[in-house]
Amino acid sequence: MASMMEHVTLTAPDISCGHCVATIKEEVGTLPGVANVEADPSSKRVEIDFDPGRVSLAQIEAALEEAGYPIAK
Ligand SMILES: [Cu+2]
Repeated sequence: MASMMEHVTLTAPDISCGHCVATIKEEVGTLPGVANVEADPSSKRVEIDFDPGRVSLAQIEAALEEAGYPIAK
């Protein structure tokens, strides 16, 4: 059964290098319901594919903040 995936683009201004990208992929990518995480140090963008039935955007934002990369609103 296919579940509906949602895609979100967030901006985390503190992403500065590949190490940050690896940390974000590790911290957010291990949340249940998160299918894919990409981050880009030059644009500061984080692209996330997730299943909203299993994880909320608020939980994803909290995980990013906990990892040290708070989202710019
Ligand atoms: Cu870094």
